[in-house]
Amino acid sequence: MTPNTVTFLNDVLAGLQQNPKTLSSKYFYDEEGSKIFQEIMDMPSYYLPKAELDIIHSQSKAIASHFRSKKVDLIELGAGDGRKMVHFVKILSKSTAELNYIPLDISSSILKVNRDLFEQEIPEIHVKPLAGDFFQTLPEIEDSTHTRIVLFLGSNIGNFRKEKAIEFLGFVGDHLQQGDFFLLGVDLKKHPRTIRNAYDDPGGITKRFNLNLLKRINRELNGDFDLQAFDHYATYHPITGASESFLISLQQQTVQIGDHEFEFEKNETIQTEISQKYDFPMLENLASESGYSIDSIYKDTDEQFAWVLMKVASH
Ligand code: AVJ
Repeated sequence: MTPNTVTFLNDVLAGLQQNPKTLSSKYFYDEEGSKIFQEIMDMPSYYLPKAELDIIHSQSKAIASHFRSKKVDLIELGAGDGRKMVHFVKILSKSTAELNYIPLDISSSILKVNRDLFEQEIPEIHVKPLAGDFFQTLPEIEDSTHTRIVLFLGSNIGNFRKEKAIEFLGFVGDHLQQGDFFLLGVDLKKHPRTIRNAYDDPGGITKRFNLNLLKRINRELNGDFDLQAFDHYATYHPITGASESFLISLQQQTVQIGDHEFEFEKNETIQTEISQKYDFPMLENLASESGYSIDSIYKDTDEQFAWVLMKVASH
């Protein structure tokens, strides 16, 4: 077993030994899971990517105006192929004196795609990709006198519960100085049904996405989950802003993972994901609890999504 598989196994065992059972959403994204997530992003009911693109197209100039004539290191956490960011980076590069784009991602193959794209589309900037877990790679970025802007977009912060989100933002803040910025992409509270429909589509794509986690456990950890014997269930709480996803055991059953056994009651749940939605008081609170102050908030036309530009607060 590779070290990554050992970590996966330990996390899965620990999660299923808990009561209530949990599995971490960070394991959704194997090759098949990443493909299904692409399908999700194309669903009409999954409004998030469209709303974020609207922000990119309508607000990039306003955001870039903060950094006029500055030398900037733009560090993107979980950058992926970078396709959605080309427009923003182009606009930013027009107002800055110098721009380094530093995409961080787990996958070195996706970073190759990213680098090729940016070198092709914006040859005047420097692209310096770093592959690996960003808890490891972020501290490796060389100190410079440039202004840092850290990007964490796409509502990825939503997968953290409040304490974890604060811990994560604080960790990044430890690698920033006064005058640096964090640009955070968050999904906003809205009509509860709109959110429910985004996470529980009638075509069953999100169900396949959720069940794929069990399929991955079967393949990589020698499990014997019967995918027919579990259902997908998603719920949204309009006050807490938590959209939560579960797998539901449809019968009493025993599941093997390697030489471990897990008992499931009929209708027992495995919590697999939280996708947190925010309102402005919650964002104020999140920023101040993690050592930032909000400079400005940029929204799409329908006010579904937001990019929160936060400054490092004085220590
Ligand atoms: C990739 C974490 C932003 O929470 O909206 C989509 C993942 N889960 N549908 C989200 C997801 C179910 C997504 N993020």
